Amino acid sequence: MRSSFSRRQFSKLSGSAALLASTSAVPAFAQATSATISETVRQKTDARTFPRGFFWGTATAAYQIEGAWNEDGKGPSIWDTYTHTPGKIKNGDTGDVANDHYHRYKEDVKLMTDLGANAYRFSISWPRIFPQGTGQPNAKGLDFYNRLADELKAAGIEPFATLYHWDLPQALQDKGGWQSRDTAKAFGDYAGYVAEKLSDRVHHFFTINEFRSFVDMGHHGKEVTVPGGTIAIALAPGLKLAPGQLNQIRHHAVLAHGMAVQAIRAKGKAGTNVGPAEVIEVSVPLIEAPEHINAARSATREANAPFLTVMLEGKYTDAYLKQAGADAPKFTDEDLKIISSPLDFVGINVYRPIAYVLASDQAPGWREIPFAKAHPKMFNSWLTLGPEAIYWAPKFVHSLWGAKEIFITENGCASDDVVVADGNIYDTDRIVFLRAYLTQLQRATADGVPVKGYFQWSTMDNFEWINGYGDRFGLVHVDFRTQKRTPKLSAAWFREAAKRNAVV
Ligand code: GBH
Repeated sequence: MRSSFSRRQFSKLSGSAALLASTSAVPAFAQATSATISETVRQKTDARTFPRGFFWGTATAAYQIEGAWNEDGKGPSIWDTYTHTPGKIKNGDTGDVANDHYHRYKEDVKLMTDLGANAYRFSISWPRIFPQGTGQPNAKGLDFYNRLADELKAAGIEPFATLYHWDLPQALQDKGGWQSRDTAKAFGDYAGYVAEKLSDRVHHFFTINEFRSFVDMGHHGKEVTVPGGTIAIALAPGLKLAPGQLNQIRHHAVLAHGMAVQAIRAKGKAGTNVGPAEVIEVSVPLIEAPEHINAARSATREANAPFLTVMLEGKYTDAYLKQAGADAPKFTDEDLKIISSPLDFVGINVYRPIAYVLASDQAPGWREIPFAKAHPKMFNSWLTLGPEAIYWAPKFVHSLWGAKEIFITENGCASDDVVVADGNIYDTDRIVFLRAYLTQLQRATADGVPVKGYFQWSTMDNFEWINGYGDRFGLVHVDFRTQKRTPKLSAAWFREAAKRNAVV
């Protein structure tokens, strides 16, 4: 059943796509090629394999795919409020229906089976579980994740759950949101409750997705410099706070993470693993020589001072506190202990290098080399192509902080995907991107960096925040008028890589 569905999906791919996808029906002209050629291919892929037991997954987030925004007792989130506010989202798009995954999750798990994935990272909507953020849990909301976890398990796909992917219950926003320390406490309680209910099937929990993105872009917004100009970014709740308030929110976010880690340990079954999923700001050495590598590592540690660095070192760096001055967050030693609660793994989202650096004689010991005007980027102007980022990011997380296990919780790119006349989506740019990044990730594992899994963003096209449905990140194309899912060429590529546990 499973394989016939899969053949049906991929047999539509023609030409080279069919070659990639088919395992049994090798076309006659391909069989006629010499044994030497297939042997060469085998040797190459063997040399590029990942460790045994490596997790090949794709990732999504609740608000971006679920829809059913007000069903089965779910409370509104700040994203419901934000998208329902005119002018905030491109084309007035909302996540009201999104991929209708809430009703189509079975079909979507099947898609993952066809991708050859053995893992899936999804997020849990806090206001589905606690419509008011705290208080009475909503059994129907929890049931959805019970059904999803069961479906994944039955398909042999390991579920990895993110507890916060930006959809704060609106009821908590009304009481101050992340500006209030109570929100951190509420998050801990919610995390403990979910772990208690799901940890018999879900063995890996990510606390918070991309601290930096939702804190800084939700509460201040920013102008981002990209090759060729600047772009303005703002996420829900769309506030514009002062630097001191922003630093306090950053502190509450890492505190919430620490409280969740402790609650999951207290309420989850033995053997439940927990860690963050942060978008690491990684500096890449432009020249791979010891002095430049050390410089890039120091720059990376400093750039992550309010997030990963404090979580893993238990203190804010001197430079961070000095630079913040009177705007530094207010905190206690006890807070720092909670924030740096021991982790089972570190999850990092890696899309691009934040900078290329070289060593410098001047303080702080490195200098950023500006991106060349013609430096290649992907469909999104922010997505500077820099595959080495996914080599150095886990490498530095390992060498700076001794992480025992590392997951790449997101990596991928959007494209201007179109369905052509034969019904296919030929996303060559995505395949080149993924191959380049996975080549560098394989290099890290070959160096002994304990990367245990990789989650491509995203399983299928979905609601891309302020860009609405215009930015397509999926391995599977979605027609949002009909909800029809069609695997792209990159899906065939991913399936082959997952099957061989290697770069292909
Ligand atoms: C992730 O963020 C999110 O976790 C996910 O929900 C999202 O769909 C996916 O990526 C694709 O965007 O400040 O210059 O980086 C990725 C990292 C960080 C990308 C903020 C967009 C804005 C421009 N994001 N970034 S910049």
